[in-house]
Amino acid sequence: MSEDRNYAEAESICPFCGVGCGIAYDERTGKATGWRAPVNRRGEVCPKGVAAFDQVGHEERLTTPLVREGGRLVPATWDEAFDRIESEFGRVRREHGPDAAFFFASSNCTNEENYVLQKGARAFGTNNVDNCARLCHSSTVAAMRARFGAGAMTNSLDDLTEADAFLVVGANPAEQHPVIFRSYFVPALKSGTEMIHVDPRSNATTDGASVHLPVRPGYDIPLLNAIAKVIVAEGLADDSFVDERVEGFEEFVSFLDGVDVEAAAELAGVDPSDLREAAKLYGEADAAAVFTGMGMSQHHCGTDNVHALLNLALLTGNVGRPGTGVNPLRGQNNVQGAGDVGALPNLLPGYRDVTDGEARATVAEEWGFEPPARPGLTEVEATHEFGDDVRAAYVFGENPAVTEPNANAVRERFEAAEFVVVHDIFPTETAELADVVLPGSSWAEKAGTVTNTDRQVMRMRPNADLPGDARPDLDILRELGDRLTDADFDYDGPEAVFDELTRVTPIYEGMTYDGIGTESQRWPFSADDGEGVAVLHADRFATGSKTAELRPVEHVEPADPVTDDELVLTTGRVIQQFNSGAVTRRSDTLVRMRPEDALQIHPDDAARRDIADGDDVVVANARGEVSVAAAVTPAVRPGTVFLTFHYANPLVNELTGDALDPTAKIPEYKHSAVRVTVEGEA
Ligand SMILES: Nc1nc2c(c(=O)[nH]1)N[C@H]1C(S)=C(S)[C@@H](COP(=O)(O)OP(=O)(O)OC[C@H]3O[C@@H](n4cnc5c(=O)[nH]c(N)nc54)[C@H](O)[C@@H]3O)O[C@H]1N2
Ligand SMILES: Nc1nc2c(c(=O)[nH]1)N[C@H]1C(S)=C(S)[C@@H](COP(=O)(O)OP(=O)(O)OC[C@H]3O[C@@H](n4cnc5c(=O)[nH]c(N)nc54)[C@H](O)[C@@H]3O)O[C@H]1N2
Ligand code: SF4
Ligand SMILES: [Mo]
Repeated sequence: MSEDRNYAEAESICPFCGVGCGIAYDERTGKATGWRAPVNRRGEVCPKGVAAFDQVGHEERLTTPLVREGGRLVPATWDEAFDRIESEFGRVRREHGPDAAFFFASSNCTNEENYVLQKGARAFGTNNVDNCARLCHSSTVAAMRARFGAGAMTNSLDDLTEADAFLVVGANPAEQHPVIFRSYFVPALKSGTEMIHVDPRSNATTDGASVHLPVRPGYDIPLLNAIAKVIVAEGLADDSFVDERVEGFEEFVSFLDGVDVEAAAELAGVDPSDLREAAKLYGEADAAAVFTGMGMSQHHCGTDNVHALLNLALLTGNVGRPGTGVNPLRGQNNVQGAGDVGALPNLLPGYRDVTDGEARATVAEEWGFEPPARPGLTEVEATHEFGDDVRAAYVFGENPAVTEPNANAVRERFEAAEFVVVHDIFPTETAELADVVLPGSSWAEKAGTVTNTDRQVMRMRPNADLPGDARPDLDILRELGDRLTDADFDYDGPEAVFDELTRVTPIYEGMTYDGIGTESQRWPFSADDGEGVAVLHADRFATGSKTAELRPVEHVEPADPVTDDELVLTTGRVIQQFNSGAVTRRSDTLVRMRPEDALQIHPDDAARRDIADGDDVVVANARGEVSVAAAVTPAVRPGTVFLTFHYANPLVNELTGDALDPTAKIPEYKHSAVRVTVEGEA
């Protein structure tokens, strides 16, 4: 912790995951401590939360703007940096039109910041704005919006503890949502809730499961269809719910006629009797809740995966009641909010389509200009266009050089772009590719609101002053709006922005800063009772209809075919690191917990390749090659290897492919064909 900074003990929200724990500075330890906040009611936090101040006073913080001169990034004044941004974005718009610019919003940043950035993009004349919800749960949101009318958790953390069964598919909450796991899952499991875990690896979540289905990566659809088949065959469908709230039952049952449980289980790589047991646990429970994560969403059939999952909840009547539903566990502390407030290329604040003239007119009344009607590009699509259709990019609080798939191609694309601005708190791998770098504020130096995974809007308060010439993110984005557009960005701080955004974001209508205080307000909010709706879809789906449809879903083969001598690489996370690692790799305490990455490989696959535990191995395919140590373990299923993507070296995303889901445009991070050899023997 550097000596020259001033710290305060003010209730704020953890900058890492979507659980949204309350944390504040603790003068005694110089670390973060939990306070009794809406989610972590007893003030409990996980190791990342405790380390949240390690980034704040870190010596590598960006403290001055940088501009590229003669190939090098050199210090500049704010005016010099903004003059360059203004003239380059202006030139690109004159020469190529507004759609030649792209704006990366940040799910690590506040609602107010994201709202101002998306408004700025739209005032510039483009819907080319997106956030890394695209890489995360965009497929989940696409499927859930289509069928249920809303893409968020159907239920609240509080009521989910009432479930008799948890079906956790492609998520590892024990490591990725640790406080949800410790404070909501574990007590339920102790009092008899049974958990089914569908994951190609066994990990800390599996330890609490009654049934583990170690699915082959990319084969969740046959597995889920087989579960549906067992549910119907065993008479476990909820007839009265199906009568009242479901359409397409007959067609769905005839689709299931063609599903052979044994064959589907074999295709999915799981034991048919375990699958039947899982189906019975879920189907027989009075209340059963589904949790879904990246193992489902990050496939080029991610939307279809989630469609197959929604069928189970509809068949068994597990929607609209406490302890049920389909619950995507959201990623960063404000990935839910970044989407809510419109940092999406096809949607305005509150999930209204940019193509909807009435929605545009409503927004125009508040903004003084009408946003463009043509949907913009999504994140990965935009990067692919750098140098072609997209000439200039503004990257706010994201590190795509590490986190987008096919990283070697991403690097080339960044180099092909004419002008790139990175607005971050650290000199990231993406900043190395930028023409202008702007030093923003870390979580502890800002005020504003964030929206957590169960739709609770909570307030952040400053715990530290800013380092060097760094400026508050909101001020930087306001100046960006002023410099690039004619619209009004003259807000008197985050509360004024929040006021405005509640007027154009219907699900936030009536919320107030004061009303939130140190509690939360949940969307969809009702000013009448001062509370939001905890359990969605109780009488009607958010589509407005009483019913939702069952939808037959056919299996989709993964994008990368796998030959006999290849293995399937799937990627994911560990508790001590966060996403690109830009922040957590710089934390001494967290790095000590897990210094480097290792390739999880099954003993049979290792033996076949003469790989011993700890050996250096090369993992390669046509896209790239990384060297890592091998961790030989039966925790990962045969034929599959696992790496995290938290490090710039080894840069695992060199290996991942950029095949996109046709609807949600999410990449297939969870299935790549690779060769694994002992280092030096390739
Ligand atoms: N500690 C920590 N916490 C985090 C983050 C972090 O980086 N570190 N990041 C945050 C973010 S942005 C997000 S989006 C969330 C993500 O949270 P999770 O969804 O839990 O994250 P992952 O580890 O990517 O994937 C979950 C599991 O999917 C499994 N899996 C892989 N392929 C498949 C498959 O084909 N099918 C199935 N069923 N499972 C598969 C993996 O083995 C892994 O255990 O976590 C958030 N919380
Ligand atoms: N192989 C593989 N790749 C993946 C995934 C996977 O499972 N496997 N998961 C994908 C998913 S789900 C996600 S969400 C993405 C994450 O992708 P990114 O969003 O690119 O990753 P982060 O590391 O969260 O990047 C956050 C950046 O914001 C900066 N930052 C943090 N706080 C602040 C702040 O307050 N202000 C400003 N201005 N900057 C700040 C950090 O320094 C960092 O550079 O990765 C995706 N990539
Ligand atoms: S569970 Fe998530 S929000 Fe809570 S302290 Fe840990 S990283 Fe932060
Ligand atoms: Mo994410």
